[in-house]
Amino acid sequence: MSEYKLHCFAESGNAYKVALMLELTGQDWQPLFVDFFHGQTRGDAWRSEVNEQGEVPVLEHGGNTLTQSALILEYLAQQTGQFGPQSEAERRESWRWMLFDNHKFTSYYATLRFLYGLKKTGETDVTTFFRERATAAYRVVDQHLSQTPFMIGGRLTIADLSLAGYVFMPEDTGMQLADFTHIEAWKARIQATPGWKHPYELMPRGPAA
Ligand SMILES: N[C@@H](CCC(=O)N[C@@H](CS)C(=O)NCC(=O)O)C(=O)O
Repeated sequence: MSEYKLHCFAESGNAYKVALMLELTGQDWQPLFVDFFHGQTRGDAWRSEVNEQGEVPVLEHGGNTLTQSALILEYLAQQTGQFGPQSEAERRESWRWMLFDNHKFTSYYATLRFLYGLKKTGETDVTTFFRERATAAYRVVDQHLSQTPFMIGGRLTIADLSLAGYVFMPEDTGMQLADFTHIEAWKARIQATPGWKHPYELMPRGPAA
C-alpha cells in the first residue's frame, strides 16, 4: 500500500498541485479516482466519509485526512523537506501568493475553463466576466514574474506549484495565454524540473459527463 493516497481526477488542477508535489519530491503515492463529472463529490457519502467541503483534492497520510491544496502543499513541504519556505519572510510570502492563487488566479481561470473549455457553454455574460477577472489575475502574476524566475525567488517552491495548477491544462478558454510572456517562461522553467509530468499523465481520467 502506498504511503500517500490522493483523491483526485485528471481534469482537477487543484489536485494537480498536490500530485505534482508528490511526484517531484519522489513520494510513494497513489491516485484514488473521484468521479467528479458524475456527481461523486456532491453525494452525501462523499461529504460524510471523505470531505465535508465537497472538494478534491483530499490527501490521506499516516492517519491524517487533509484538504485544501495550499495547506496540503505546506504539509508536504514539512514532511519532505522540499520546496518549502526557508525563513519566516518566505513563509509569509508563499502564503500571500497561495491565497491570491486560491482567491483569484486559479479560481477565476478554473471556473472559466470549466464552463467554456469543458462544458462548452459558448460565450455568455458569465464567461466574459470570469475571463476579465482571470486576465486581471494573470496580469498581476505576469508582472511579478518579470522580476523573478519563480514566485518567491530563485527556486521552485510550493507557491509556484499552487499557481501552476491550471496553467498546463490544454482546453481553450478564449484567453490569449501566449501574451503572458513571463508566465510562459516560468512554465518552461517548471517543466524543466526533473520528474515534471503533465496533469493528464499523473492522474486518472474517467468518462466525461
Ligand atoms: N481551494 C480548494 C479548491 C478545491 C476545488 O475547488 N476543487 C474542485 C475540483 S478542481 C472541486 O472539487 N469542486 C467541487 C465544487 O466546488 O463543488 C483547494 O485549493 O483545494
